[in-house]
Amino acid sequence: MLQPLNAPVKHGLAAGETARPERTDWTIDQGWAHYSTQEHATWKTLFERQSKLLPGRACDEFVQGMRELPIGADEIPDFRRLSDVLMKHTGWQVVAVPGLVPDEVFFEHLANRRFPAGHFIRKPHQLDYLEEPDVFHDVFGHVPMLMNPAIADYIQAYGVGGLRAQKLGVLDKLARVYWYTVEFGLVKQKDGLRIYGSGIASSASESVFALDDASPNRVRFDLERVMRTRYRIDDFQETYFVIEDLDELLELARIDFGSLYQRVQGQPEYEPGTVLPTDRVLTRGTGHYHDTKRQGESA
Ligand code: HBI
Ligand code: FE
Repeated sequence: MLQPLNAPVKHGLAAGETARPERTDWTIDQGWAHYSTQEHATWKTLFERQSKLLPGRACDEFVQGMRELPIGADEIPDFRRLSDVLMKHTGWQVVAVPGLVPDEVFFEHLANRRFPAGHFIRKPHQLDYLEEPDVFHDVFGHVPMLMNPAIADYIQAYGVGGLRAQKLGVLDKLARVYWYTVEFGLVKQKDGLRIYGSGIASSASESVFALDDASPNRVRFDLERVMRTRYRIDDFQETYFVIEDLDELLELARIDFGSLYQRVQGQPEYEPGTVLPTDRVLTRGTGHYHDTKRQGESA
């Protein structure tokens, strides 16, 4: 079917769809000097659109991180310059990859504080939707959050946890935790809910939908509940999970996931739009957006 407009970036595609590069860790040179004027112009369009939308929507930590990084409107950032600043703040660096890489390669990088960022940028006709994380999703969406110590530690712990979860055969459970936090998480601030998830922060339409639309549920984050909740990879989320503050993610990094995996195994899983009687609900959504889509598809 036609890919929906404005959908977030798709993750977890068969990495085989990316041409296998010669290095075993799948890194490549960013080739910053080879970006065309058109590619820098696409970056500028995306950057300016988000910069207009995010004030009052992105969390303070995102704004602060962006301010301290060499990321501007006119050019696709140079990963070496990003890494210089990141390394000083939280020990992270940005490495270029051709696109999605195999899970174990991805986790190995995260476990060593290397963030794999797509070196390519979407085409002008893909402004609102693309299959794989490109440089705008990865650098504009993820890198500013890596300047925050809590997120920096959390994503490294996710890398370590991912390698272990893979061996235990429970990667799908852990991937949900990443998805509903790092990619699509919301955080409470004194002046209201704010975006910290990179999949939202890098998407013009979802930056509005996630906070302003009456359709989605907004539910207090609960680790076990999220581990059992499926997610959508090619459209807006039906439920957004909300944390009190980013330090809450650090507590997750300390939990023994082993016993949690055991508890969750065999338990029923929840559809993305489910609201449970045990949920601490901030907004019970109308579900209108996804209901209309489903009707459209079945018509
Ligand atoms: N590769 N480059 C890249 N970026 C991702 O976000 C990514 C990936 N490979 C696997 C993956 N994400 C997810 O499937 C894991 O988080 C589970
Ligand atoms: Fe991402």
